Parts: sequence; C-alpha cells; structure tokens
Amino acid sequence: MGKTLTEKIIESHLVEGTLERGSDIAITINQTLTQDATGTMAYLQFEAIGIDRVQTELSVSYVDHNTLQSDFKNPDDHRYLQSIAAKYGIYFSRPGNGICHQLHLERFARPGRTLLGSDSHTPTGGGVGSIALGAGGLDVAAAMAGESFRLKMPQVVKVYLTGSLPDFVSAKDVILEVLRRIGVKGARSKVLEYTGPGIKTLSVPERGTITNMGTETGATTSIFPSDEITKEFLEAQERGDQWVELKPDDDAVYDETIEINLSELEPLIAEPHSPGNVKTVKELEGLKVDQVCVGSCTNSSLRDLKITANILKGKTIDLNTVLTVSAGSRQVVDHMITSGEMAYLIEAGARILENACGPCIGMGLAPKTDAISLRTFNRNFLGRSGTKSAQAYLVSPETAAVSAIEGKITDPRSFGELPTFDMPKKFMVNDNMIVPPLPSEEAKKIEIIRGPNIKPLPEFNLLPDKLEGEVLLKVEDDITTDHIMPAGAKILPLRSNIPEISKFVFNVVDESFPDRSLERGGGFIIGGENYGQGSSREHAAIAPKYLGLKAVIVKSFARIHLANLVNFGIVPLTFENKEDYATIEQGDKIEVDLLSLESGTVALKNLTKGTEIKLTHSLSETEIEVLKAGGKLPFIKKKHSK
Ligand code: MIC
Ligand code: SF4
Repeated sequence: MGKTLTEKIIESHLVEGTLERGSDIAITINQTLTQDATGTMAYLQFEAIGIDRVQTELSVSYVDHNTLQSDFKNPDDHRYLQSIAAKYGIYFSRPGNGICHQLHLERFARPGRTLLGSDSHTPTGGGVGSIALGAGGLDVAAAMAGESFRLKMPQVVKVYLTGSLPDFVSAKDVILEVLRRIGVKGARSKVLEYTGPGIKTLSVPERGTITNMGTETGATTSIFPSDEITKEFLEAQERGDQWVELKPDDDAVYDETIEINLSELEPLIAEPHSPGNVKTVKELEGLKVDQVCVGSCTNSSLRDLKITANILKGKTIDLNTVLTVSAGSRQVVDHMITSGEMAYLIEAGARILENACGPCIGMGLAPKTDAISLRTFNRNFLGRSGTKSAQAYLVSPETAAVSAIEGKITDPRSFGELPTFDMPKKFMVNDNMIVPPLPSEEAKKIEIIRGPNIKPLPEFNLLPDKLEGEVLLKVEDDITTDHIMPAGAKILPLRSNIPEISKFVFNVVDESFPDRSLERGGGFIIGGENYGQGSSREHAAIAPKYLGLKAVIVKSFARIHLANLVNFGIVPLTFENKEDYATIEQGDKIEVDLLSLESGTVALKNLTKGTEIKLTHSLSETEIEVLKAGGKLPFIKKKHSK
C-alpha cells in the first residue's frame, strides 16, 4: 500500500509508535524556531532544563512580535534573547529583519525535515515540504534539549487541486475556500496534504500562504510536495543544494479527499470574528472600510507586496481609509526598493510599517472605534486588533488593494486588467541581520542579560488525587487563546512576567476573572467545542495556572492548547456525554476524583446540584505522568538529573 508524503516524513522521524491514526507517536525534531513573544518563556524553560547547547540541527530565535518599544520591557527581552542565542548555539534574527515564518521559509525551511516552532503558524514551512508544527514554548525548549516531540498520529487529507487561479484570485482565496468548506474545527487531528495538477501553478510563497493559514482549520499541519517549483525557489534563495524531490506514492491511501478546482474560485472574505465565517467578496461589496492592512506571515511575500503596489500604482487611496503595509522580510523590502515598486505604495498613501507582525497582533495601528478593518492576515478574533469594537475582515492582497482605493469592500475583478510585474530569478540574499551561533568555547563565556521585566518561572505543586473548587467561568464553543490570554501592545510586553500578565486572563470575556479566581483559591473552567483554538501561546495555560486553575472541562480541545494545559499541570477533561455541559453552571461547587485517571474516565460530583457525571480524556501514559509530576518542566528535569 502506497504512502502519503506526510506518512513518509513522519515515518523517517519516528522514535516511538506506528502510523496508526490516533495512536501516540514521538518524532525527532530537526529544526526549531521561536519568536520573541513566546521565546522569552521558552528560553527561561530551556535554561531551567540545564543543557549546554541546543541539540537540534538548527534552531533560530526571531524577533518580530514585540517590536513597539513604548518602554524598556520589549527591548530588554530582545537583549535577553540575543544573549541566550549566543550562549546556546542558536541563530538570532535581529529586530527589523522580518516575520519568523516568512524568514524561515526564505532562509531555513528544508524539504523532508521536521520543524517545531513556538508559534501556531509554523506550518508555513510546509510550503517547501517540511513537516512543520506549532507547539507551546516548553515543547520547543524540550526539542532544543534533544527530546522528541509527542503527538497523536494525524489522519491525512488529500487536498486535490486542479485548474489554475483566475485573475485577481490568489492563494489566500484557496485557503479561505478550504475554511469555507470545513470551518475552524474541520481539520483537527488531520494533516492537509496538497496534491494534484493545480499545485504546479502555485509558487512556494503562495503555497506558504496556504499552509500558514491551514492552522485556522485546526489542522495539525499542512504540506506541499517538494517539486521543480520548490527547487527553483530554493535555488533562487541560494539553497539549491538543500532540495530533494518529495511526493506521495501514486497509490497513496488518504483518509479523506477535498477537491478544489482553482479555475472556479472567486475572491473570498472572512467576516468578524472568525476566519471560518467565509463569504464571497461580492456578497459584502459596498461596505465602507476605515482601515486596510497588508502584511502578516500569511501575505507579506514579495509577490504579495508587488501585486499590491502595482494595483496602487498611480492611484491615491480613499480619503477616509488608512492603508498600512508591512513586508515579511528585509529581502522583500530590498527588492521593492530596488525595483522602484515601494514608491508606488508610498505615493498612493500607504503607511509603511516595520517588517514585523505589527497590526496583526495589535502591536500598534489599532483601528478607530467601531472601525471596519480589512486585513490580509489570518485571524480576526474579537479584540485582537487592539480595538474591541472594531470589525476585522480577512482578504487577499488583491481585494485589500482595490478596496483601499475605493474606500469600500470591492470585488477586485472590477479593477480592470490585472497589472503585470516581474518576479526575480534570484532573490537578493543578505543574511547580515541573522547572527550565526558562536563556537562552543566562546559561547560558554557569554553572560545572559536579564532586564527587570524578566521574572523567575513560577513553581507549581504535584497533582493531588482529588480536585475541588468552584466553576469560575463557563464559556461557549470556539474560545480562542486570544480570549483566554489576550495579546496587543499593552499585554504582550508582560510575556516574561507571569504574575503581571495573569491580571489580564479572560479580559475580553470577563474582566473579573483573575480576582475571582484568586479569591476562590482557583477552580475550574467549563467550555464547549474546540476550546483553545488559535495561538500556541502557553501563557494561556501558565497564567490561568498561576491564578489557581485546576482543570478545564469541555466538549473538545484544540491540539496545541491541550498540550500546553498538560505541560503546566492543568487537567484537560472532556464530557463523556456532551449534553452534560448544560447541567453545570458558573458558581457550582464541584469535585473531580483523579484516582481513576489511568482508566480513561473520572467522576465529577456537582456538590451544588447534587448530581454526578462522567468525564473522559485523550491523555497518553506519558501525559498522565507529566500531569502527576506537576508539569513538563519538573518531569524533564527529573529525567535529565537521572
Ligand atoms: C498569533 O498569531 O496569535 C501569535 C501571536 O503569533 C501566536 C503566538 C503568540 O501568542 O505569541 C501564535 O500564532 O501562536
Ligand atoms: Fe505574527 Fe500575525 Fe503571523 Fe502571528 S499571525 S506570527 S502575530 S504575523
């Protein structure tokens, strides 16, 4: 029986387990990446593990999220990260160089390698045929220390592409079409593997747009084969020697198939507040827009900026619309300046921002009250832009550019002829903003520089046999990590300071949560389906844990958040019977007996209602051991001290 590409790469990295779907497996990790917002915590944990040098083939530390410097906190964290990189054998991408995923695709991602990143959009690397996975910082720290990465063997979905994209329709519309069909929960425990004749029409950066935003379907990751197009891209990046051909067997057996005829697609848009609320742009045409933002790790490649610039050439953006453009990397900027196309953007009135995440994560450029913001980004969760009353919509660069000129949502096909532009045969490669690792002897002499914002890691206790307390909060389906632990310019600088950041837990849902939690000595959260979708931020587990959270009881979890809960000793449980969700209310006093955790079911006694229900879980033996040890850090430390 033939194998899928996903199975081939996983098999060649398998340390434990088999390819049986849903079974527990462990794989070797070749590369890691971190970004500054998750990196400080990840490296504090790496330091705590106590290894002299990273054990991976390649580890890179990027600075791209916390780039607004309204006080000392962010620059202090950058300095800490730089000293850590120098000490432990890590490449350091300096602030100003660009967004981690765009940079990693350009300079480091390799076909057939595994990549683990402390950012949920790490699957961008699937654009060149890596198995690229997002994870919490502690899992990435463990991988840097040489630990394998544990997950459940995913199902593999064949996404079969035929045809070619019409004018003014681009890669963003492909992934929005996938989201339109399967929604934000549709690919959980699955890998989206792209094949079919249509893939030949997509360049690597376009493939990267698709694998990047595959995260929004809940997919474990997304991947394209490594073919002639990949070879051309790697050669143009002066990395031709890293190319290998990789594809599924002709008789590969997939768990499911999705067929998309690219020729039939049209411009699409995701409405607030979920990337899964997809409509055609036509349906929303005419809605006035206040802000248009081009950029983010989804749409900031040279191709994306070129199409935007060439649409805007000789035009002026609408009087009542603000347009921002952030390139994904310095390489993109170099090209745009040298070709003269950057001038088209500036002359049309675009506000050119730093090569960083910027408005995507509310790091500046928050929209005005009640604004309609049109973004080429991948997420439009409530409050994420920095303005709670703003309505964020997700679109392609083509739709963004034409709508910025018109001042209203506009189907870009009404623009007229599609502007043409040249793509370079060779990219302008200049790695002078990437500091390579120091040789071991020199590295040992490096002193770690810690600013006053970097607080020690909190310590947590062993798991008791019985959990008791109050239901602190009851929430609905699709609660994102942006609900649990919001980001933005005010909160992100606190990522290395758990006591401070914990004051903002559930801020967009219920501002009284942190105080209530501390007053009651902690307790429980009850939730619906897909709890914890979105970001990989482990702060959505550590900060609630600091406030005393004992267990989260829901209908279902998102993969990375579930792993983060385990890593920090919070018990993730699901209702055996989903209807039982209705029987528990906020404020109820409950008791969960953990003695039978190994058996797969535990009993929940609702002391307020006098009822009893059954809860289940998907925890592996190792995860149960981790929970009992009070979290993954004490668990690994114990292992390494042996
Ligand atoms: C995001 O897009 O939500 C982030 C900010 O990049 C996060 C990481 C973080 O919270 O630092 C992610 O995608 O994992
Ligand atoms: Fe940065 Fe936005 Fe991409 Fe997250 S989704 S890595 S915040 S650009």
